[in-house]
Amino acid sequence: MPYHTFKCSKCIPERTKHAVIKGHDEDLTSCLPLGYLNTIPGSISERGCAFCGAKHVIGTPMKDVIHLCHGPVGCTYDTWQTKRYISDNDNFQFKYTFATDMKEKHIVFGSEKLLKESITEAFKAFPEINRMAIYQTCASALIGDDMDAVAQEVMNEMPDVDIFVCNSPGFAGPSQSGGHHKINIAWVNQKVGTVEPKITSDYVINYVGEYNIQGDQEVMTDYFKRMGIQVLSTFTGNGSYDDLRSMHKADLNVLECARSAEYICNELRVRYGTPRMDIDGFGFKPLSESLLKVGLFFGLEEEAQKIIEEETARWKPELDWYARRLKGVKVCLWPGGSKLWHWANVIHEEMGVEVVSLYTKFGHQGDMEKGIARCGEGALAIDDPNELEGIEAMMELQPDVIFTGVRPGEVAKKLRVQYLNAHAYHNGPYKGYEGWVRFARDIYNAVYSPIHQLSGLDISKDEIDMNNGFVTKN
Ligand code: CFM
Repeated sequence: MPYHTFKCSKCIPERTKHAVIKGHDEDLTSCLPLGYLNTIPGSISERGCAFCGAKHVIGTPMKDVIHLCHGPVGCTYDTWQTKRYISDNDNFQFKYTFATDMKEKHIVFGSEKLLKESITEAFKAFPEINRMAIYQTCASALIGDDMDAVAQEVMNEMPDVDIFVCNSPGFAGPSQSGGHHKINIAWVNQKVGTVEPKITSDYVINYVGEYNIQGDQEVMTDYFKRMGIQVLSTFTGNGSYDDLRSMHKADLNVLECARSAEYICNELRVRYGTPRMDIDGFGFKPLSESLLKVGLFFGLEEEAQKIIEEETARWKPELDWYARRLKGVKVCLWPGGSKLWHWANVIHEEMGVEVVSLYTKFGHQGDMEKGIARCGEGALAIDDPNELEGIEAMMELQPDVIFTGVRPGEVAKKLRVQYLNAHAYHNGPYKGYEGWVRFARDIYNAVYSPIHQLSGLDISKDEIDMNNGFVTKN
């Protein structure tokens, strides 16, 4: 599998080993792109920081919690809202964002006092919420504020409240992935085992690595509940703080995004002996196999089979309608992490699209290995891409649509390539049987919508026939 050198990155020779083209019969171990390394100077990476990975990806989907950022105000804004991790408590965690708003004087004289004042002020402003997560940033980490001590002091003074401290400053890892790791471990260390839950079923799971993007969690937990399973907690989408304190009492950890949350599953296995089962809620076949797998674990195969049959009968005809129209559509699969391998194979098999390129911003080599194993020959795989490489790839590969985030998506639009939001979705949820049909519908709309053709018009030169919307070139 030859490494691929981008023309635009010739001046950064270290980039050479970060992209490959999948060849025929490849031995995947011989030539994988490097992964999870520090970004190379000169390459303007699209990655997030470890603070963002901890707070925005994993912390803030928790719903009944004041999420307070201890740092300058910008860190808060830039990790707020854009991901659509909705919840069923009127989206409290989504509507508000909190910051201590550190200034220069706090950097000079310290800001523990400011932190304590902010914590008590926030609790007073929202008396119905008595759980809080406080997040360290680069600024508060560098000056060495002892956030654990401040949190403990407040908890001693206010016995009704509980505070989780997340020490994951932006520099604590090469990317957001470092922050995933930090917050996973911090949660087990500080909170798991501090609440004893009410057990209502013989089959009890934690649903882990699931962030309820546009309702993914609600779709999936509905299946589990229909099987008779108690979902003790979800780490962390639509998840409740106190439920997550009782994770030690589950019989099984059902893990969706292994990239961001395998750490806590592995720790729970070591500390409490709870087994880990990796599943996949995207795509009819992977989802059906996953439900069956969970069913087999508990002896609930029949219950699982019933759901699979009902849902497939209901949604498969619609999926097939889109699949017939999406056959051969060329896509770049450019998410942040695990969707690279969650989607690579199944979008081809179930929707007929061709994956011409895949990338991951912060995935580890194992993620790339799985992604490459699941995509077709000739696909261009890129680790930690930069914007110019993305543009070069789009010019060369001429995809019909790319699945990526808002910022690379805006770049794609300028090249008149359609983009679908792989992170926050366009019209999700995308998990579950119905969700998969929604994804297919979004791809179909992206590919067949005339909007890009229209947006490319120069109205000073082109004539638009207002009656039928067609364009006549002068
Ligand atoms: Fe897991 Fe995620 Fe992802 Fe991820 Fe993310 Fe995300 Fe993503 Mo954006 S936890 S690795 S850090 S599935 S925020 S919900 S969509 S890059 S592929």
